[in-house]
Amino acid sequence: MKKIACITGASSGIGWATAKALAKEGFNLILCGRRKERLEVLQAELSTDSYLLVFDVSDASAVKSAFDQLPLDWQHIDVLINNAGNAHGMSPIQSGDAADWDAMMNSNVNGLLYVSQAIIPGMIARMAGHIVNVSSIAGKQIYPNGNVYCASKAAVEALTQGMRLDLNPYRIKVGSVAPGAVNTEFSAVRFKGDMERANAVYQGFTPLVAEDVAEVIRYMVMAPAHVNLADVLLLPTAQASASVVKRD
Ligand code: 8X3
Repeated sequence: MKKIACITGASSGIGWATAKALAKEGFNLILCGRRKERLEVLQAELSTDSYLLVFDVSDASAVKSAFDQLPLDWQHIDVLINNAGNAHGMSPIQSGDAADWDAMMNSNVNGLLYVSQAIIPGMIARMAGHIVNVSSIAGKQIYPNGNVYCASKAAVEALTQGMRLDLNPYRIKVGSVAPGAVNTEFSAVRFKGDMERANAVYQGFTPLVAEDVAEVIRYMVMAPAHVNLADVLLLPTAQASASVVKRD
């Protein structure tokens, strides 16, 4: 029987590239996202079977009903990639927008919890499973104006450790990958479509691309059963820290 991986935020960027990478390893895939049409495009490009779940991770009841209606054949989830999340705005704390704060905490933290809660009981029952949380360098180093986004990713780092502790008795692997600058839709979303500001983030150096992160996730997932890549920091060579990048 083919293994099943569930990927949140699969409709773009790191999630999309991870779906491609895990399909090449023979995984059948549960592709989760808000944008059905994009998931259908991805589904058509994959060489393995996939099942689409369209929901917003920050909507607890939508997450629950999506996983409740999963057909029996798809309920044996071996691997969960908690990738969904975004940054909204980048302002000093005193001028932050509460709606942006809510959006980040709701998707990056609560969404990860809701999806994990739906999948963990099956892993516990089978005494097997692997959860990879997509964190960020922002979860390890706080940078000016990053405040709430950094806090949300620091929570992902803390939850990764907490999950690893709590799920250790059930032989469930838990790890995280924390990328630095990755050229995806991330900055366009953060800066609400201001492409001049978004493009400037990646100018003058070679940033990571989604496929670089997907390749590391693939490696984490494919590691031998006794090996857990627990805490991976992945940076472009030009980036030394959250706020130090060598630009030409
Ligand atoms: C994305 C990386 O440095 O923009 O999580 O926070 S950063």
